[in-house]
Amino acid sequence: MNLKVSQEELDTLTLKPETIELAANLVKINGYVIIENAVPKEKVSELFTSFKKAMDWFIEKHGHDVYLKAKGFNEGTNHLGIFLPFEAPFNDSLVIEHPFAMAIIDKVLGPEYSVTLFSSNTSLPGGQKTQPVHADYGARFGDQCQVSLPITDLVFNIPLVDVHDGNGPMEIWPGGTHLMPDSWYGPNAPKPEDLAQYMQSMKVHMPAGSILIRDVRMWHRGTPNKGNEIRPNIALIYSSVDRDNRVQIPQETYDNMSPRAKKLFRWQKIGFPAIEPTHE
Ligand SMILES: O=C(O)CCC(=O)C(=O)O
Repeated sequence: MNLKVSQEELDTLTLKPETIELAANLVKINGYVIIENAVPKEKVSELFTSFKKAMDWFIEKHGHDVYLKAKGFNEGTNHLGIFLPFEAPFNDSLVIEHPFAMAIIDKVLGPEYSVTLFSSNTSLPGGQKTQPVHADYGARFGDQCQVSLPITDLVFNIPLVDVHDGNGPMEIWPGGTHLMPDSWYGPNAPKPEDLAQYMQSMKVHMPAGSILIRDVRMWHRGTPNKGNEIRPNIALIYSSVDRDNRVQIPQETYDNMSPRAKKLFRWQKIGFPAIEPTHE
């Protein structure tokens, strides 16, 4: 169930200690938490307008090739992952260091984490099939490790439109699929696709401007968008272990960031121009 926090918490952008505790515990036990209305409506609408422009630009420039190569975007799922330029409005502090997210992530990962992905996932209209059920990252130690490892990587999603059954909600298998031995995320593990059909899942419904924080290991899949409008999720990953460092940040942009944001992006490519929207 989604968390609806108090008006005071929304107005001050500060979660009460008991809400932080609850949200962090839900991530630990259930694999995810959703807090509704965490990003103010005006900010969501600004993000959506710019996102739509970026997506239109991408499809105009690269869509034809990507579409044809895969007989429909990504094999007909019409799901597109697009890396975002590190510039306004995408690098807004409510996106990269949302106070709710920071408080919860501090509690789950401890203080020494950083951003390792700055991207987006969109279910485009016209998808013909679901994605395969998957975890976002594989095993850290191949087949070797038979115990469950601590949470090290959390995806942070912001839906830019209301998400419902009609526009391609993410489907998730919460409650345990993030807690398995490390080897279960490796290539020789039982296939999620074979097991998931016999397990409990749910479609993630959430209003635009919610925040979704999830363990990368929790099984999930994108579903087809039956509507006429794109269904984008902004997607960042916060990691307490070394990962990618491909986010390009112009020096001046970096110099003007808050101390916390500087720390979050410290391993990224500082002093490089912001990228064009690029296929993941
Ligand atoms: O945003 C979604 O619906 C999920 C997308 C996803 O899991 C993926 O593209 O790997």
